[in-house]
Amino acid sequence: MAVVAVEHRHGVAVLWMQRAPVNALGADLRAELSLALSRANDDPTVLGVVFASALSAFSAGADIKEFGKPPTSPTLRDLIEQMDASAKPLVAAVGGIALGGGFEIALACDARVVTPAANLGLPEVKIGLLPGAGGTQRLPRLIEPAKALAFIATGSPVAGEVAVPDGLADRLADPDCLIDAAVNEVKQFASHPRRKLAMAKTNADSRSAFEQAATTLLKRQPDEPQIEAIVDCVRATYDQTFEDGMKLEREHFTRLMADNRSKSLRYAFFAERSVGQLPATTMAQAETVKSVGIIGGGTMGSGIAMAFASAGIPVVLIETDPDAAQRAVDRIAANYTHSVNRGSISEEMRARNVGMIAPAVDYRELGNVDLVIEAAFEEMEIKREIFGKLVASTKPTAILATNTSYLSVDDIAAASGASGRVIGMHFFSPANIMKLVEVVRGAETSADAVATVLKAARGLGKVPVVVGNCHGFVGNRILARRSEQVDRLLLEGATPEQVDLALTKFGSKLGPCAMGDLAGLDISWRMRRATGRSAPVADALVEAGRLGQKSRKGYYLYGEDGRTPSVDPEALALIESVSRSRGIERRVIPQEEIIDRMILPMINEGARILEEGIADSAKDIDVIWLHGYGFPRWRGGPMFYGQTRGLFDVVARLKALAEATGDVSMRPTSLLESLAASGEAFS
Ligand code: T1G
Repeated sequence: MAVVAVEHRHGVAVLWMQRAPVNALGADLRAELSLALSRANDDPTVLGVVFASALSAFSAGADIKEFGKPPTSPTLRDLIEQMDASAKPLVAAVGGIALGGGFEIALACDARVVTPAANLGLPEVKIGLLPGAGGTQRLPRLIEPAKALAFIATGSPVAGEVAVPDGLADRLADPDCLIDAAVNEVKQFASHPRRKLAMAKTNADSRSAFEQAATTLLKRQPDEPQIEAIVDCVRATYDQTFEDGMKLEREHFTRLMADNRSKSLRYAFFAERSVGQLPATTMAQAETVKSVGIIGGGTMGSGIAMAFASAGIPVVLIETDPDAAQRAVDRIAANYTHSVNRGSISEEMRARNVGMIAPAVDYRELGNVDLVIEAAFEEMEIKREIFGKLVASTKPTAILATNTSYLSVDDIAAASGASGRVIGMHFFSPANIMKLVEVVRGAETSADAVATVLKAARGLGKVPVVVGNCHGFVGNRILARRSEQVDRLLLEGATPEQVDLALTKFGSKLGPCAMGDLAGLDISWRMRRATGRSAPVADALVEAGRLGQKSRKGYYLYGEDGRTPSVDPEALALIESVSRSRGIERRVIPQEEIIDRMILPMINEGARILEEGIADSAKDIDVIWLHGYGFPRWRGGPMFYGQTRGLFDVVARLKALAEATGDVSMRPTSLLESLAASGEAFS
């Protein structure tokens, strides 16, 4: 037995699961648990069985790496049916996370003994599924179905100390006596028959509470097949037998598993864990960042300072003068106060975090920091001037990072005199919240610098993705292609509302016009001016003083609160006048064309980025768009969406659109053409 160790303790067989790293219930673990359970039942000296873990996790559930492959016996269901058939009592001893099938194993036991640090959850909904090993049938028979519905539909775990009063677990034990407590629990059952699943509650109050919860849930999350399936299965615990309910659960599970939505969510789960990985030998060279210096206390600099301070890393925050530096710290302190008021951090934590940030003006204050992050104004000359001073002010091992969102890291590095230490760390606003960091590798950036920055970003709980140096790197470069199409669509006849509706129908929370108004139309306008590019409609709006929410009008008109958008006839008239001035006869553009002209050029640009080696893989691009730009997670990312739709169809549609609109930028790249022709996917 490699992944299960059996210990006999006071006549009870303790099955210690030990399948690194999280006891995912893969074929080997299932087989060994089944064998051990069978042996325990055959052994007359054994009173009962305890399921325990030798790892910090109890079990992370089914091995999602096995999904989509032919099932191997015993399946998780086979194992749980074997548990149901056990003549001897079974108790789960949970000292860590017990998620999905891991919690379903515990639910199939007669009792659950947990430590305060245990974490019980059914997160299948987050990967487009529902519990598929009896969770939808056992939990509603253990606690109120309305509560079980909420628990399964949110997928959020509960800690052991909450699970006991909530009825999900039976007993709380200290970690060092968890197993003995579980062994004693087994002995309680030895003298009377095992607890069989009671029929569901049948009283009217319970049912009406459930139906009310179901109605609210379906209204809040419409058109989500996994939510509908969960409601259907939990409702079955009122009307159907356990066996029939299990059949219904299995049908829903099998259907959802094959659905592209779940495939995309599972892809996203693994993609975000696999990005930013360098060879172990390189990662071994990573230094630990114990203190940082941040140049610039504006929105980005303050957000980055908060990200480090919240992780317990001291920050020297440099501004141009003492008042500006103090104002930046005061703004940060106010942000932390909001967090305290929201209950997300304690007052002590607020005080600790604010105390981590030292305002300064003199670059010599950077003498001991391990990492400097420049977050000054997006002007190349300003950045070059700053990097010209950093080498003299910092220790020779300090890494010098720029937070630029699109300027050349190589040009900035050239001003430093130490290009090997210069790297890009492109955070996304608000930097203390958004997980994505584009780690921009300059031509001369050292491997140690990349490894150290990846380690530091992970330490902040960020999702770092390594990208190459080019205008806009990966995320903003792809965003630029979509923005160009938005402007063309508006010129040719679409309205801001139609464009935004198309993208929200595609699954994004916010359309590009509303997003532009939120961010400020003048920001991208300045960027276009700096790089000699134009966007006729967006330029005209800015030049007419329509900057977005900040000026109460942009693509839309904003009410008193400055945030509620409404269609503005003046904006539509302005857009129509721009079309007329360019001799464009406006037309009604079908929603499907609007969606394709925004999304397919993103896939095309992603393919160009792969051809140029700016991104190492399609999943890097997808993770950037999932975590930096709100691409709908249930589509996996732009590249995975293209793959799911079919690259042959993507290429054909791009060709047709290029032909119909005369826009040569729509022509598919050679990589897309070759993948479509060969039927291969992005590697
Ligand atoms: N299957 C396979 N591998 C898994 C896994 C899983 N369920 N969970 C984690 N891993 C791997 C992960 O890929 C990484 O691998 C390593 O473990 C550490 O993970 C029938 C159908 C458990 C909270 O949804 O939420 O049961 O990169 O980096 O931050 O009803 O992983 O090292 O090679 O995330 O400490 C339901 C998913 C499955 C839990 C740990 N279970 N996992 O977080 O480490 S469906 C889940 C997580 C199911 C049943 C249904 C987290 C974690 P590598 P990590 P972490």
